[in-house]
Amino acid sequence: MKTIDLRSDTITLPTPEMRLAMAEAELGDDVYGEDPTVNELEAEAADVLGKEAGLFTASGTMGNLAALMSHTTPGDEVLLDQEAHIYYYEVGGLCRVAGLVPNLIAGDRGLISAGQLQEALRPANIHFPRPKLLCMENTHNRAGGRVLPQDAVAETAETAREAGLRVHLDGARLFNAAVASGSAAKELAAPFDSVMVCLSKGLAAPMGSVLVGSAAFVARARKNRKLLGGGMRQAGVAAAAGLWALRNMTERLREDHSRAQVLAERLTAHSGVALAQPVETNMLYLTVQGSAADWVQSLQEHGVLSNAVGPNLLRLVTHCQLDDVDMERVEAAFVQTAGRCVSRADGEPDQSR
Ligand code: TLP
Repeated sequence: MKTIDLRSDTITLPTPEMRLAMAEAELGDDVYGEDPTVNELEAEAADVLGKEAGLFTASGTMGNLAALMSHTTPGDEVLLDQEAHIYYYEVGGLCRVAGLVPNLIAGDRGLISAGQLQEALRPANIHFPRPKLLCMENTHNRAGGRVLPQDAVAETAETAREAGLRVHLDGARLFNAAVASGSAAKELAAPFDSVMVCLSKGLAAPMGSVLVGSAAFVARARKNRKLLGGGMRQAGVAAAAGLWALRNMTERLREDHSRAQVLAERLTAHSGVALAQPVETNMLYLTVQGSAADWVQSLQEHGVLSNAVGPNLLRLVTHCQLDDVDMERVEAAFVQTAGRCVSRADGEPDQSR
């Protein structure tokens, strides 16, 4: 029986067309700037996002880190939402590698308002690190795959710029935000000096991200990528899949979003499960009755993989390797699991085993 893997859209495998593109890719040494496929991907991603230049990185984490390093000097302050992936899930690279001081802001479901930013920015003083960079995230992972409201994003970015800060976007799932909001990715990227987008999530490329910005910024980021060990030589073999993904996989993200809606309706119709966040794109954050770890284990026994992201919090992510029949099996697994885990949480003996 097929295992239904809802842990992340990162588990997606390259399509046969991507594999073919990889096999046929023209290659060269990218550290010399001589891989034509990497160059094509970088130029095309920059164009799609309305920036001057692009840089292919091994991962989203590397793209974000290279961006942080290229906008700042060690000892500077970076302002970001307290639930930001860059802070929460990137192994502390912002402190450990980039040498930055994080100033965490309790955004409203991932959104830092202009007022909050103003409050967080301290006046110049001999005691304080220099505030240099604001980071935002769209869609916002820990806010449930939320699409940030663009007017508010633009206002906050403008406030940052007036205060002399640069502004970076972790757009790992920016194309999800674009299809969900009906805006072009370029419009969503416009308020930012730099944007990182992932090719290896819903777009299903096997690896890689692209960091875009001004030509001068990308030149600095290219050097920082080298420092991080990200000079990947004949990287066109991976970039070819990313290029195909960028051209062919963005529009179909709608299907993932509608399957997430279907799951939200079906799963919350049963006891023991409630939405922790509204579902806007391809993520579901569910509050479960009982221990999330127990739910993960029981769902797994029914062939469904999920992630516990809090004591009572489950995350499910839809992607291109799921179909409608899978959604029915997920619902059945939840019904079985609720029977077991909810009675256990209520202190009743578990009779389902
Ligand atoms: N997110 C992964 C895990 O790291 C949690 C996931 O399964 O969602 N920014 C955002 C908003 C992300 O969600 C991720 C990956 C990254 C950056 C990092 O990308 P990679 O995994 O390519 O380093």
